[in-house]
Amino acid sequence: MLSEKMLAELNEQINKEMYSAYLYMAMSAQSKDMGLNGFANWFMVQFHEEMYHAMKMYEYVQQQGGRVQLKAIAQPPLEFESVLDMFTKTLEHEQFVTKSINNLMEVAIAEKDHATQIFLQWYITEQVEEEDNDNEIINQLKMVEGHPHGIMMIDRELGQRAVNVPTDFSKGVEAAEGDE
Ligand code: OFO
Repeated sequence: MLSEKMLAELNEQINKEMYSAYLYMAMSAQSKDMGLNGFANWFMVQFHEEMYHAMKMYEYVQQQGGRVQLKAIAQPPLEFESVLDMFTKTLEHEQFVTKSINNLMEVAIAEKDHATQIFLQWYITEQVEEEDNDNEIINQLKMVEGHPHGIMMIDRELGQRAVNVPTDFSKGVEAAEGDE
């Protein structure tokens, strides 16, 4: 069972994960428009990852007998200056999410909610990986300094990224994880 405070914080986090999905979908749309299909693919895969983060939390709240309450999703930026700008904003956003997850963990500790602490460990590990991925791509983008040939090479590499999280939640997240 979740305390009222824990439930409210988890519902906030579901909203942040949904915003993450929306933000990366916006980046995917602009990449596509720029003719960078590999970048568009990378951000669309990221969109699916974020939907999974949101749905995993959604299901956890329900398993704990809590009521999911969905709030409005904020509008992401309409325009990014460049792909480097997209990845810089991606990293900044992920650092914000990391802080938010750390804050959730602190609430779970204060509330003596051991189950939620265990649940949140998965997100803490995930954030380390996300920030690492973004840093790696930012370094590559800085190395090519916007040269079209370099950007095309990175585009080809990012086009290889495949979705490796569940995307069909009609039977629940745990069922979908079992099918992986
Ligand atoms: Fe990008 O990890 Fe969730 O938000």
